[in-house]
Amino acid sequence: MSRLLFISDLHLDASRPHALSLFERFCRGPATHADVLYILGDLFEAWAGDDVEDAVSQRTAQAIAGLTVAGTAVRMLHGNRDFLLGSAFAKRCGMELLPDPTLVVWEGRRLILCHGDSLCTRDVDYQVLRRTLRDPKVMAALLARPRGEREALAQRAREASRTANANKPEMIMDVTAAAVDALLDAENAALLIHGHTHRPDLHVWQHPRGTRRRIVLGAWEQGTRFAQAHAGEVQLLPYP
Ligand SMILES: [Mn+2]
Repeated sequence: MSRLLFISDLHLDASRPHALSLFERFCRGPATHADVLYILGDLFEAWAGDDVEDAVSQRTAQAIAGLTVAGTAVRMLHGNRDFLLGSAFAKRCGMELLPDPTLVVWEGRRLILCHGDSLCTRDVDYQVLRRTLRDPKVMAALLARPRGEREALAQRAREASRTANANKPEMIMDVTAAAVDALLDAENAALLIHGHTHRPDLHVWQHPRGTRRRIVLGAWEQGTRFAQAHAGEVQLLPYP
């Protein structure tokens, strides 16, 4: 019987040492009992390119590599903060990069995994920015810039996002029911797991095609809430 774990929104960086320690503990603890650990984006607070290394990215890579060596596969999809994370860093960790969204068939059930930012369709300005930044040509041009310039850009993007979000009503920064149902319809699935909104919860609703569920993962602060698929059930659990 397989066990899958799902986490997101660790937002690791030098200013949040507690989140990194907690992640290292998680990788030595509960994650070792899983067949697969899925990281659903925003592992890092910012990412300026795989060639920009610091103590945080090194320790994170070590924690993930340790887990994969011990037999847990690690798969990650990008968040809005770390969408430039590339195959070189993934290789260093021994993890696989997945597209957003990704369909997983687990014990006959179809689960959709995504970061969640693409579902916040009321935030029109952000969706325009997202489409621009995820254009492979734009990403290649960004990564071709000198390292120092990329680091400064990442810093500015972080500040701009903070300022923009501070002025947006709460409702705009949540997913919309229409976007969620459209995604589940497209893959004929009844369960969606995502992060991004930092509003951990289990939502259950009735749809003409049957009961649907949406699990929202927690951000990593003093603790977090992660999801586990095991023994026929998908649950949201606290950690520690
Ligand atoms: Mn996010």
